[in-house]
Amino acid sequence: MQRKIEVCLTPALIDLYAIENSIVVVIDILRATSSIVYGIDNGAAAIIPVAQVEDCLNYADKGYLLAAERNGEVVEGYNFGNSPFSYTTDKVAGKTVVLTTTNGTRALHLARSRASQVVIGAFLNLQALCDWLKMQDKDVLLLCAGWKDQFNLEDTIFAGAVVQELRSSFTHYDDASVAAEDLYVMAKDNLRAYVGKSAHSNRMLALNIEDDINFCLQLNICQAIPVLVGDDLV
Ligand code: 3SL
Repeated sequence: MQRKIEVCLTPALIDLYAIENSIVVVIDILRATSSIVYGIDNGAAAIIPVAQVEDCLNYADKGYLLAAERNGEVVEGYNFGNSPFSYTTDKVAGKTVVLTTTNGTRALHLARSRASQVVIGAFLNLQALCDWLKMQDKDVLLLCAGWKDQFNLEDTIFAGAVVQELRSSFTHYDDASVAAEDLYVMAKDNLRAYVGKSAHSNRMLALNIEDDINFCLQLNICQAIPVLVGDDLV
């Protein structure tokens, strides 16, 4: 069977891809998709991604946790933001979280109306995700959330890790997949140092949330593959 894997390096390019029959993997390593994977793995009933901060308020009074992040910081008045340490079992098991983030949930919303299926990827669930993708019969688009429509290193490196793992199961690659894989090969032996060169890593250092970076770069500590079903990631 012919299968194609492509990498969309920023959400600004999403309209260039025909994704009606594709699985779209949304990637925002620092930190939205890492936290979503971790939260679902830790038993959250659902995570509802919303595009705007105000959209969270539509879910007030339902007993849901409301999480909002902008520019790396928790939006005032919300339960928490985007740190994986807010998505531990004791905090989210059995609960529904409504989440909006600067780039990750935005990228998801740009893809969801056209994609055949939307799933969530992070280093935390890399192997489980790749094993699952191999078993599907659809093309795959790896959608890097980037930063405010710009390219970023950490999402591209992760996309490259997925490409490398899937290489033997797919017949067609675009040039962005080749570039992402090359970047991953260059970075993989010292992922932390390479990601340390990224703009967002520096933003996070300035916010004193370096522990979140180390957490999000852990490999394969989660089995969950969050899938968008209706409005919910489950
Ligand atoms: O942009 C996003 O979606 C966030 O992951 C950014 S941050 O890591 O929370 O700053």
